[in-house]
Amino acid sequence: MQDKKFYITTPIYYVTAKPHLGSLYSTVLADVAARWHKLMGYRTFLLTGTDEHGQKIAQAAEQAGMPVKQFVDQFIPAYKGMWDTYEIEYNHFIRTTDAGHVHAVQQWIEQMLKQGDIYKSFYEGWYCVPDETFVTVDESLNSSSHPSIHFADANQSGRAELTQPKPGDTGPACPTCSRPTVFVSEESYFFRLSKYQDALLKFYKENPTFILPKERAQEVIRFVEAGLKDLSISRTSISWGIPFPGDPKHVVYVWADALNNYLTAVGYPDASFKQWWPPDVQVLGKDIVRFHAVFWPAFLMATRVELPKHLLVHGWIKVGEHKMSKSLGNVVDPQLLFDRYGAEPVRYYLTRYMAITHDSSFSDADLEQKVSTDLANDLGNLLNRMLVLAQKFELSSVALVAQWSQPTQELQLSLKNTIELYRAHMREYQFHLALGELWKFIGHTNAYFHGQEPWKVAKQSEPCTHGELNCSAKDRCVSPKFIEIISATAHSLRAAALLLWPVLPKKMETLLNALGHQLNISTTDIIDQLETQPWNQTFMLKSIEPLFAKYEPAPAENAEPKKEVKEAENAITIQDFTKIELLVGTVKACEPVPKSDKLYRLEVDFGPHGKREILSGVRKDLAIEELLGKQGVFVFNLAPRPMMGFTSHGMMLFAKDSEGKTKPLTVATPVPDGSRVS
Ligand code: ME8
Repeated sequence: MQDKKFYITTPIYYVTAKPHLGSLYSTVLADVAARWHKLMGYRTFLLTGTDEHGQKIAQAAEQAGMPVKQFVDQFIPAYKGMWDTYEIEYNHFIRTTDAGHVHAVQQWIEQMLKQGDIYKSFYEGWYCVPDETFVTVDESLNSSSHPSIHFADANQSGRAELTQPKPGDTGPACPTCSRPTVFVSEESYFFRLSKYQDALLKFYKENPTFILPKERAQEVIRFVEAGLKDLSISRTSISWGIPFPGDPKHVVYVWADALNNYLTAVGYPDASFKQWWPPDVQVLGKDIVRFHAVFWPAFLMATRVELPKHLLVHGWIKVGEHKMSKSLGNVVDPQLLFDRYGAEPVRYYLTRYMAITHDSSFSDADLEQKVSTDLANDLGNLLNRMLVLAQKFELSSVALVAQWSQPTQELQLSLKNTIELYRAHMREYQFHLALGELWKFIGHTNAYFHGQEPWKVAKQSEPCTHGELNCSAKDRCVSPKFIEIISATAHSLRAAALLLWPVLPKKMETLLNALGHQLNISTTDIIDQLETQPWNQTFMLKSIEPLFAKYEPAPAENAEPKKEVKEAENAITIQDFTKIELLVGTVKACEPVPKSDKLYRLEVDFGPHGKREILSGVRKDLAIEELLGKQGVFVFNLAPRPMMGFTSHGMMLFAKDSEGKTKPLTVATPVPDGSRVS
């Protein structure tokens, strides 16, 4: 019998801060895929974790003035807590500082050295620390929206422009994140990537669905066809990394360490790793596709183990026009979203509306609108209307229906087609398309329920549905037609709940319970049963609270002011107001002004408007940490004011909370620095 195992991974996240909506997105997608396979009777293994070595983390710890291990440790509860909050059923959380991983990576390096896949040479070139990536001058000049990776020239045939700078000099902008690269010139171990060029191209050809969506494969293939150079996989200028076996000057390059987590987390080099190997799907963002589609398969070829079956590469979540990222400082905090909407509406919105195939903008307003329409109206209301109507006519136990009318048979056929399409999209991990199909069916069920007008046919009590000649409940008896409509709607809702369970697990379990059903995950393929079995279910209906909240759209700009609002005595006109330029900025530095017990000197980043020195008299009220790194609202066009030997070029805004404590005026969700408040 075919082993129904499903091994899925998320990227392991750099721990320079708490998780954000981007990291949650990849993790939710992996959870949805794993749960979908659970429904189909698979044993599943979902791996996630954190990437804790490398220059970027070491620098962040240094900036925070903390020992690196202590620095990374502090974020782990936030990651694990967030995954629990969002109902992520992960099987293992790997940290690359785990002793088992460190040891396994060292064994892997030793094996590569022994078989000649790793050798020692010298590396010179530009390095992007935030992306932990080697970048060529050509790439930075021809920068596109996609990242490019530099492969060191093992023969040291570097061009003139690469040899002029000194180590540590800053250089051309990184093509991915646009920040300056630094020059690196050091002895290095190299992985013989060039040796695997042909094998990689053959593999892509023979496995056209290795990279999903398939459209993303072309870029990778072109890149490999252009020629691969050997890859530097050790560093001597940093010390925060896995010690290179047998050469203590070197630490393992962070990507050679990190990629191997997918092997070491399931037990490699112990043979037990084979019970899960290979990964069935690896979820990642397009920013790291080449690491996973080029280096990683080459490493695995050298390791002589099977390659992953699919890489699921998704686009970016953007805020406005920019990719949301820790380093750009515009991340959305999933905790705030949870507090406002709960976990499952956010899971739904991410899965359905942040389409895998392209970049998508995230906005609270859109989330509220989609949750209200799809979840509260289309699905939640349908359930409630059915339950309320059944209750009104005292129908709680819905018996088997022997014969279905034509409209119900059409609904059944529509479900069959939906399941087929849903399955096909899920097979390719196109969750948004699968959900789109399901919503067509939910629409069909709504139309059916409405069109059948069950409230009109409920009281036709001939013949008695209890089948008794002198039925004591006769005056309350409902018609067979009514039972059919309720049963058909309940069958449809049950099917929707099962199909949706991977995305909205708790809500869909509540929905099933309201129908008198429950979900039992086992080795049975529930989806197969759903598709093949006739509608032969009975239901025990229970009224429940509405499953989903509805959100009112924000009032239109020119809406009438509410009557109870008092006119301000010294009202100003809108023209007066627009004279004040209010901008959002991030406090990049905050220090006390010498000889003043009131003032802080802030350095504030206004994005495209540059950085400014701003003085603020809140030293007695707020600690430095309460301002540092925070986005606040500033009066940007205040005339410069000299104060205590400095000049303030603006004013930060504050308000007092209910306890009278001063708090900076912040934005609910991060926005790009320099955004205008209007
Ligand atoms: O790259 N939209 O870690 P990382 C969508 N440690 N997804 C996003 C996103 C956004 N705006 N921002 C982040 C690393 N992600 C390495 C990975 S794996 C062996 C090592 C998601 O913390 C997306 O999956 O920068 C992206 O690839 C990943 O987080 C990058 O996380």
